[in-house]
Amino acid sequence: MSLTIFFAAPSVWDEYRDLLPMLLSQAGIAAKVVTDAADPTTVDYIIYAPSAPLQDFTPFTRCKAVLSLWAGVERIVGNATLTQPLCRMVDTGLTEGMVEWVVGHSLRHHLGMDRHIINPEHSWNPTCPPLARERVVAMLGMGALGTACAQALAALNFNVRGWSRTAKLIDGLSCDHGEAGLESVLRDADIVVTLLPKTAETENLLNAQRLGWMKPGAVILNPGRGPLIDDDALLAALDTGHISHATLDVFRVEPLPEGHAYWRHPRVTVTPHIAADTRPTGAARVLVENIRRGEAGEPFLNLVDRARGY
Ligand code: NDP
Ligand code: OXD
Repeated sequence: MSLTIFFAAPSVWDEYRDLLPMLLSQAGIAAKVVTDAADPTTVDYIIYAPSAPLQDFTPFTRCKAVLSLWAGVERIVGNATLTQPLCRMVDTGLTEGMVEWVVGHSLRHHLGMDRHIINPEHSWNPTCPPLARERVVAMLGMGALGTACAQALAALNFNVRGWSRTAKLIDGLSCDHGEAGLESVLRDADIVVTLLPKTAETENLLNAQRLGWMKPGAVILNPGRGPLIDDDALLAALDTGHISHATLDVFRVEPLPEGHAYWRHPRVTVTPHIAADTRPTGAARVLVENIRRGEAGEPFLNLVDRARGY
């Protein structure tokens, strides 16, 4: 067996160039990993990231699967030339990073850390924050990342309410679905975390009406995707203080343009799409396992449902 694997993500190749061949060989898979597929009809697997210039998958007639280095696949899932199975990235490094970002930023707002970090008047205000058990966190999106974040917050005693497209039973966590579920969760929450994929259904999910359902003074954390939130509606809700703070990691346009209102809004924290990163050591193992499965005729891990869009 000798496979050709086309690594179509030039900007990250350096991190994988030695690792992938080593792990493939350890898995007993004889393979050539190339960054330039001179003859696309010889390619068995494509490893892809949104930075890849590749848009036309038609010439890759032998390709058995496209393996995304990213968890979010909105930039490839609708590509009509892609007829092969598409697998997204689910990896422990990505999940751990997201848990740390979400827990860290939740604790910042829960504990009111800014009051003490930025205190030029040296005011002595001994008001204690409530306990985590007295705070409700809404986790919009209870997939690989949302569930891990919800569990980590619940382990700190936060009162976590999950919301997803389909009904779920996750041990110890309350999970809602549907529009009525969304309204109930948003009305209850002190902190709302959006960990949904960008699809036609989730675009502008947090619009003016739904932001209006939120508790006065609630906080939003968005590490999902920029278009989940109607930016104008959010800015209006921040201006009135109805939403007391938004910590945003993802945006409609990235890098966030210099003149964007989010940069200068006193109630917004911008982080530059760093909530969670695909770490090569873990991610390469996931890629190799999927190649092994493809060769063994076993079902791929983390298959994207093209109709659902995630
Ligand atoms: P998953 O596919 O595992 O989970 C997606 C969740 O969203 C599921 O619970 C799903 O519901 C829910 N969902 C999807 N559509 C809807 C809808 N219309 N209404 C309600 N719920 C919906 O994804 P991950 O958890 O792995 O990742 C989530 C997103 O996080 C990614 O798509 C990406 O955009 C973002 N991300 C951001 C990173 C960053 O650094 N900022 C890093 C990695 C990912 P159900 O369970 O019912 O299917
Ligand atoms: C991803 C991301 O989707 O980094 O993996 O946003």
